[in-house]
Amino acid sequence: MYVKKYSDDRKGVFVTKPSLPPLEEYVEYLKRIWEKSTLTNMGPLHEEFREKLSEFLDVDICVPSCNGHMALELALQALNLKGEIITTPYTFASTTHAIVRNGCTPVFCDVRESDCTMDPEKIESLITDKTVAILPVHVYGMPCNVEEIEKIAKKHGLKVIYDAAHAFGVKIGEKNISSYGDVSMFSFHATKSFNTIEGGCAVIKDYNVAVRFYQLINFGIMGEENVAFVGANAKMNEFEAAMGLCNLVHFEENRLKRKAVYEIYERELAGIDGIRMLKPYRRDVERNYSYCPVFYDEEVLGVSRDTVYKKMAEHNIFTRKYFYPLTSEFDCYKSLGYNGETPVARRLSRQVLTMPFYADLEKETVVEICNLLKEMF
Ligand code: T4K
Repeated sequence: MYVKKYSDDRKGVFVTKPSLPPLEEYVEYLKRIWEKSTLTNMGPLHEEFREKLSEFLDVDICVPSCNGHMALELALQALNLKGEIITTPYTFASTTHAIVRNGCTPVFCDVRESDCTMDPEKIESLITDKTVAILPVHVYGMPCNVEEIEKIAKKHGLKVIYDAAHAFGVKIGEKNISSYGDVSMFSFHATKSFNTIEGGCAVIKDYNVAVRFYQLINFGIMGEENVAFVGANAKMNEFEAAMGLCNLVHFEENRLKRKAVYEIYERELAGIDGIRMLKPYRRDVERNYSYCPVFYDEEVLGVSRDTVYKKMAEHNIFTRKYFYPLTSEFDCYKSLGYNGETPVARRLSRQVLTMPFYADLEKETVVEICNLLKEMF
């Protein structure tokens, strides 16, 4: 059995480290939980967090959830989608699982080399009379080309559901990324640039869909004696909401710290042939710096991505292959024949390493990591 364990004495630099608020700030919220004895089921902190979150995301309806995955899965259920959904295989398991667990069929669209998001030019040829929606991913917090995607969706009468798990706090021009699509799902997992320990939320445009979603995350309960939908339990609890309330205050400060770390990587790795970092599709994107993906081209460097991964690990620097393999290459999907032709996504997934990256990562450590890379090439 594969069981992942975190030992207390693990040493090294890991791909990420959660941002925690000052303990005293969290304790103040804990005191309120103790006073009220409400631990979960949409308690006062949940409601306070929901309001502050809606304000931050600049939306009317936003529902917190126990994690990002359940928000995505239940949002698809709330939309009552049945048929084919055009999506990207260059993502975490969650995106494709949410589609398949709703009884829909994923149709894999290729991505753009420049930012790893769904390539709008390749969408229309995948549309059939069974297509009901497009589900792109703002991967690493890189916004998809929302204008083009939504133009196509409108032309063909399709829903757009964004997996915005990585994109909390991203803006396109003046507009919050949450304002695009019929639904956006954000993840607040410990490893994300904004965390509620575990958690997430769904931003939903249509009021009736939002009401159904709100019921689906609480077993489909409409009232004490009325259960109308086959729902699940995906509520955010008070401890998670408290963490969200604390971390929201520090989000911008952490974003700027992450920006500074990211820029050291950019500066140190600039000019090395065969190494590439991503750029958003528009200049006016305000990034959240949620990951630091670096692409290693073996043909130019003479060293494979997997060799870089191993060499780093020998120095206790633990990078990750987010996102390799493609979800379409997973054992659970290979045999179902969903595997479309996505050559760009395939190549990128064999070149990428997400580097150690978090708000408090020391400048010296980043320089050491980059020096190690330079020695290798
Ligand atoms: N859509 C997309 C595109 C996603 O990337 C994700 C999640 C989702 C949907 C679903 O959202 P959630 O349901 O998770 O809210 C991690 C995360 O569990 C997952 O949230 C994330 N994407 C995915 C990309 O990465 P693992 O299994 O690779 O994480 P893990 O446990 O190996 O942690 C990575 C490193 O972080 C560790 O080496 C050490 C550090 N770490 C981790 C945790 C949990 C800490 O220092 N402290 C911690 O508490 O999946």
